[in-house]
Amino acid sequence: MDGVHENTEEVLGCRRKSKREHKTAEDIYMNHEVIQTVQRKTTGPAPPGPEFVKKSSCRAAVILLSLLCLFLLIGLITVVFLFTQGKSQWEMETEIIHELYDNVTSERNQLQTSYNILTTKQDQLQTSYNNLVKERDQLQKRLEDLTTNRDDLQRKLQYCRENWVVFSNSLYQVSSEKKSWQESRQDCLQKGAHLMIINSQEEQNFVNQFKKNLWIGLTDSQTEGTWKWVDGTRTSTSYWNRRNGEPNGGTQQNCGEIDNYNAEDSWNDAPCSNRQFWICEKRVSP
Ligand SMILES: [Ca+2]
Ligand SMILES: [Ca+2]
Ligand SMILES: [Ca+2]
Repeated sequence: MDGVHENTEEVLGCRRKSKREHKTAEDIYMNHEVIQTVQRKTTGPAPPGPEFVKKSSCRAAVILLSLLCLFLLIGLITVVFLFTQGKSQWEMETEIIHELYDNVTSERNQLQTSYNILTTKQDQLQTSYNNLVKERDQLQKRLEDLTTNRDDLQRKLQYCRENWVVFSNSLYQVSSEKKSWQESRQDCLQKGAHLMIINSQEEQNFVNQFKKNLWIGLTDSQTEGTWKWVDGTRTSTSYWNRRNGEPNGGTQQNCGEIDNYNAEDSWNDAPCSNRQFWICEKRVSP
């Protein structure tokens, strides 16, 4: 078998040589001899035949080998071409993928930058919003204060129009007409006030300045001799005109009035049905 391989290599060498140096008739004959030798060694002595058959067989073998070599070469070229093309395509795809990756990375960075800018703007807007809310609350508070002041001024203006006079922590209104004590009391109640209650020396001096006989919120109609203010409290300090013996009316005089206004002690008890001026008092602060 070693002989066969050697001869086969010789045959292939013959083919390569003939391809490189252009086949010659001598080469063909030499190869034919080699083939015959191979055939003799492998199959024994060739049967005798005409020379024409030998030449044809050799030529067919050479052609067959040449075709095989050609097919192998074409196959090799095809494989190399396909490999080269596949590699180029792979490299191109790789390059495209890298390029896409770079683009995506760049877009991601741009988006990150935009996100950071938007976050900053959002924080600025949030801060502006908070400041605006704070300013709105301050303006709301200021509006409420102004509204309160306006209402106070309007109320004071109304008091001025109705001839209320401010003294200490109260407003006072002296009537322009005369009524009984009970009617006078009712008038004050309708104005959210009451007949004047004298709580201090200053208030006593103040009411005397009007120089008028005025009903005040003093009565002993409930219990004769027990003088009370219209709020139910008893008199702690009194300013009866003791010089004239006031109070001196008994059950006929159960309502108090300012009478002797030129003196500090100006109180007098009088019949409640008497018609005269009166003075209302309204507290404006505790
Ligand atoms: Ca008072
Ligand atoms: Ca009385
Ligand atoms: Ca009297």
